[in-house]
Amino acid sequence: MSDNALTRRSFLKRSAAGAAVVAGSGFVGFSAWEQGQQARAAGTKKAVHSLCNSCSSKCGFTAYVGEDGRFTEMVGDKDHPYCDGTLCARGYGYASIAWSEDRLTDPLKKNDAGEFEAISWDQAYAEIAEKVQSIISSDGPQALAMIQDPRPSGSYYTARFMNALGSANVYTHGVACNMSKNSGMTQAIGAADFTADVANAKMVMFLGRSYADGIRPSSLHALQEGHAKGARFVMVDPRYNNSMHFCDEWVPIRPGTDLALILGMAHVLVTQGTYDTAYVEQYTVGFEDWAARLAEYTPEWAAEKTGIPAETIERLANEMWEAAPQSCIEQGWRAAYGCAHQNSGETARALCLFNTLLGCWGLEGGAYMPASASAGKLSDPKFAAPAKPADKILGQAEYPLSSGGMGVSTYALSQVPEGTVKGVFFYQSNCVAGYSNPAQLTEFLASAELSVAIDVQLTETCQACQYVLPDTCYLERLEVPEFVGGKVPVVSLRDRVIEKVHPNTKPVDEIFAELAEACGVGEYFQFTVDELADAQLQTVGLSLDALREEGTHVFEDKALKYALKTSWGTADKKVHFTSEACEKAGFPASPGWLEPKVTPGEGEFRLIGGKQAIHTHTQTANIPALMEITKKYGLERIWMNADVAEQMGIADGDEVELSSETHTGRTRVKVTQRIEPTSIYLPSHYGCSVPEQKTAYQVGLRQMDFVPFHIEPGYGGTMSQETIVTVKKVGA
Ligand SMILES: Nc1nc2c(c(=O)[nH]1)N[C@H]1C(S)=C(S)[C@@H](COP(=O)(O)OP(=O)(O)OC[C@H]3O[C@@H](n4cnc5c(=O)[nH]c(N)nc54)[C@H](O)[C@@H]3O)O[C@H]1N2
Ligand SMILES: Nc1nc2c(c(=O)[nH]1)N[C@H]1C(S)=C(S)[C@@H](COP(=O)(O)OP(=O)(O)OC[C@H]3O[C@@H](n4cnc5c(=O)[nH]c(N)nc54)[C@H](O)[C@@H]3O)O[C@H]1N2
Ligand code: SF4
Ligand SMILES: [Mo]
Repeated sequence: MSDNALTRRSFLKRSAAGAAVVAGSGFVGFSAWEQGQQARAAGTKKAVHSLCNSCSSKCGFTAYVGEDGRFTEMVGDKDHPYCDGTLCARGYGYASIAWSEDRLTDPLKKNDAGEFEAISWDQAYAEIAEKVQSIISSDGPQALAMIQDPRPSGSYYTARFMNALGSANVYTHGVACNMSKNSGMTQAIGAADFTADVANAKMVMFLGRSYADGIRPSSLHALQEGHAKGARFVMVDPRYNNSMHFCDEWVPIRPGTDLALILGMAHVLVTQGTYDTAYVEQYTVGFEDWAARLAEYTPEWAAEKTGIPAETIERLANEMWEAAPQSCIEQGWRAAYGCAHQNSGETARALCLFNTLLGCWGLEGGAYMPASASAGKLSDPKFAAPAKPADKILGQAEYPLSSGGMGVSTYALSQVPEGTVKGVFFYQSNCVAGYSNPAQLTEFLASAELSVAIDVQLTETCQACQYVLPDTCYLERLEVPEFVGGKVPVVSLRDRVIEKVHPNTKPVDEIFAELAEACGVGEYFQFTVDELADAQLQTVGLSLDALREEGTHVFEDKALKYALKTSWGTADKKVHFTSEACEKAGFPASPGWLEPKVTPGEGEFRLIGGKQAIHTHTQTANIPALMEITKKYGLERIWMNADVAEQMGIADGDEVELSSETHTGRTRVKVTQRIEPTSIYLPSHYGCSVPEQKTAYQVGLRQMDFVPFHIEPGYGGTMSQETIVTVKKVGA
């Protein structure tokens, strides 16, 4: 196997490299770790429970802290549904952010020369509040928008702050992650997601979802378990990704054509009559419409679109049916149809309908809805929520199928030059580098009356804002409890593991409570985060002290029970082969083929992205221990198909120029048979343009620079892979 595959040995080596930085002030070797272990055994170390913040999985862990306030060990919680006892390399490596020399330490304000100057918190609050109030009085609260990455306290405090001001415009990073997928699924099954029971399945097909690259430890464990039990795993991906270690067949596909594959496979099952007719009759509506539409989507037709041979499409459909109901197409997350193409929402809708043909819903080895738990209503009036804003989130009318819970943040930003939006806040979000074309987003923001970024390091988003406020890092603060669904739901806690490293940073709860006070809505924040966490936990029979001891609390009584799922979240509780909302938004009643927005011609490629196991989005590239791994293995290189490279006279390691309609950049190329010929893969964690991030600055290229600003019609996704690139050898 090839050069860059993560073998088990190399992965463990990498994890260890990450783990070593946790000690804080630099690198500690094995002996320090061993001393730490001894101290833990002797009971002189305090166990503090917390949650990782290196990606949205927020895995639970216990840190063992010595009397000097430092810690050398983090152990993943066995009971946490995402972590399953193991943190990934990023989880260890990212802990060093606390001591990063590039941390933000003071509030900053951009001066007339465009440079940041440190100011006091009082000045920052006063000036921001004055602008907030002036925007509200001239244009109303809907002229304010908040973009945040959903983490426990972040979600709570940002939404409460905006609602207190009267604005409904609270956005997540959804447009650049799973907006289209969640929205498409909602149209079919009335739920934004489901979980393939990978550990118990007979067969699972993955459409561009790699558990060994886009890591959530428990998913990777399920893949290993299913593989060991003899399940058949099929990986449909333009790339031979690292999950192939546990998969049986690689089916290379032209990116953006997964919808054609699903339609072709559905055609096979429906024309043969090999599908769960009883389930379809009893628990669905609109099947006849889809069956009629499928007639034209023969395997031969799908082969033309996808590049997958017709016999393979037919065989895969039949294998899925033979394994049913212990089979399904896995739910995916981002790459293929989370937000990538013009047909992403429709792909997600069709995927749910294909699984419906298999009759796998709710069954062991099929596809289930995770069990969940949540905090109850708080009785103490000091926690009473502000009134619900009168308006809907901006962008919902324009993108009617988009999930309102995520919101089309890029549309909101496009409304800044229009004057509809005048003030924008970012909390824990590097929107400018990652949600759409960075140059365009920067230009939108330039005309804002107010722009504020709250982060731990100076980012592209901070650079585009007038004010930057320094948050504490995750190891330095308590947050509201995090309820997590799974086969057994839990509640878990992010607690303070270490003292603040920089005294003038403030935790998110304090920042928003104080900002609210300055803006005249302080009455909604008359409690501490400790009080709030305790009150929420009391509603489920726990307390803050008890959860501090326990770390992750398991709700055994709420555990998932496998049973055929017969009632859905749609208005009539049925699976919908047809959707009125989709029809109203200009799509066919049941999903049919929809071309991607662009298709590469001769000498052109589609630029695809994808995660690497050791980095998260844009936030870990500045972690020295993780970037060291990138450099050692040349992980920032773009991938190009070996046959195509040979024809073009490009050799492995050559420097090339990559160009799209929006951007040109230079990087090195990895020539490999692990990618199909119409794609160029650009790993998505690089190309930082902020000199203050000394480790990350200018390493590799940034995917979103090559993507024009556009939004998926109806669904609101950012269409992160709707771009054509060309490649030229430098000097040729
Ligand atoms: N290491 C790491 N793990 C992470 C994250 C991270 O940043 N780093 N982030 C977390 C988050 S927020 C997310 S959303 C998930 C993302 O998890 P995934 O969605 O699995 O992430 P990707 O690596 O973007 O994509 C997976 C594969 O899809 C392939 N692909 C690209 N385009 C297409 C296509 O059109 N069709 C098909 N069939 N395949 C395609 C890519 O080649 C890639 O191998 O990962 C989570 N875990
Ligand atoms: N270029 C590129 N774009 C992407 C992706 C990618 O891999 N590459 N991935 C896509 C996906 S799947 C997703 S989910 C989104 C993710 O988009 P985001 O959620 O915006 O994720 P990041 O780009 O990692 O940016 C997170 C920001 O939070 C900051 N941060 C970290 N810890 C804290 C903290 O404790 N407090 C505060 N206030 N800030 C903190 C980091 O410094 C960073 O600036 O991006 C999407 N867009
Ligand atoms: S998957 Fe890794 S980075 Fe993400 S929360 Fe878990 S340990 Fe942290
Ligand atoms: Mo994501």
